[in-house]
Amino acid sequence: MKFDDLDLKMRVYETAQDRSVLPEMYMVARIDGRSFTKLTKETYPFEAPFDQQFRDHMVETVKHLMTCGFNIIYGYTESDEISLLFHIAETAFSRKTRKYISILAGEASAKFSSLLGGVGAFDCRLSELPNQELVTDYFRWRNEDAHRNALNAHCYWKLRKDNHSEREATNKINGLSTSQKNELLFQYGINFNELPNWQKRGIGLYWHEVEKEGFNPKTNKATTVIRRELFVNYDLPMRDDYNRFILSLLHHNDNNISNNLNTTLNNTNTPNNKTKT
Ligand SMILES: Nc1nc2c(ncn2[C@@H]2O[C@H](COP(=O)(O)OP(=O)(O)O)[C@@H](O)[C@H]2O)c(=O)[nH]1
Ligand SMILES: [Mg+2]
Repeated sequence: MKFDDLDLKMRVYETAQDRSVLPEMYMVARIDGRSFTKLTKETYPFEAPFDQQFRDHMVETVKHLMTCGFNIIYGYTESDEISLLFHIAETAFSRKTRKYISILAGEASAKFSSLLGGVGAFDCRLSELPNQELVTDYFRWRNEDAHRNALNAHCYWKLRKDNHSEREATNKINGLSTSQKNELLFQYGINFNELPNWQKRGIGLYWHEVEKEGFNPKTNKATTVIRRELFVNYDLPMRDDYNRFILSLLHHNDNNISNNLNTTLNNTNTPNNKTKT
C-alpha cells in the first residue's frame, strides 16, 4: 500500500473521536498532581501542611503553563492543583480537547519535575462553561476548597504533632464544626485568621501591562514600550469579592472579543484532516 493511502486509512482511527469546544464557551483546565499525598509525605519530605518551596514550584509551573503557547487570562493554584482560564476567543489547535488536556498535563509534569529534580506527574481535565457566572462560580469553588483544606490541614498536623495517630486525627477533625476547628487551633496558639492568605485562598496569576524603557535604533532615542508581565497575587480577595475580581478579569479581556471571535469561528470550522495534529 502506498504511504499516502496507508496514512489516510490509519489516521481516521486516531481522529474519529476528536471533539472541539464550541465557540463562545469558556474553557477552564484543572491540572492536578498525581498521587501527591505520597510524593509530598514519603518521596520528598515537604513541610506539612504548607511548604514554601512546594508552593514556589507550583507558582513556577503556573507561569510556565501561561506562557507555553495558549492564551490564558488567569491562572490559579492551591494545594497540588492549578486552574487555567482561557481567553474566550482562544483558537489554538482548533479547540480540540485532546490537545489541551494532553499538552497541559505534559507541560506541567515536565516543568514541575525539572524543578523537583525527580518525577512529579499531573493529570488534566477541561470544563466547558457557557457563561461568565459559571466561570466565577468555578473559581469561587476552588477558592472555598482552598479555605476548607487549609483549616483541615492545620488542624490535622497540629494533632499529629501532638501524638495523635493518623486515624485519631482524621476522626477527631471529621466530628468538628468549622468554629470548633478554629477553636482547636486557638488552643494550640494559632489564630486561623492570621495565617498567610495564600494558604487560605490560593494564589492567582494574571497579566499586567507595564511601561518599560526601550531604545529605538532608527531614531537613536530612548522610548517607552508597553509590555505584558505576569503578576502573582498572594493576597487574593475572598467570598463575593473574589467573584467580582474574576468578573473584572473577564470584562478586562472582553475588549478584544468581538474581533477575535470571527477568527475562532473560522478556525474551528476549518477541516484539517490532512495536517499533522
Ligand atoms: N507536605 C505538603 N503536602 C502538600 C502541600 N500542598 C499540597 N500537599 C498535599 O498534596 C495532596 C493533594 O491532594 P489530592 O490531590 O487529593 O491527593 P493525591 O490524589 O494524592 O494527589 C494532599 O495530600 C496535600 O496534603 C504542601 O505544601 N506540603
Ligand atoms: Mg492530587
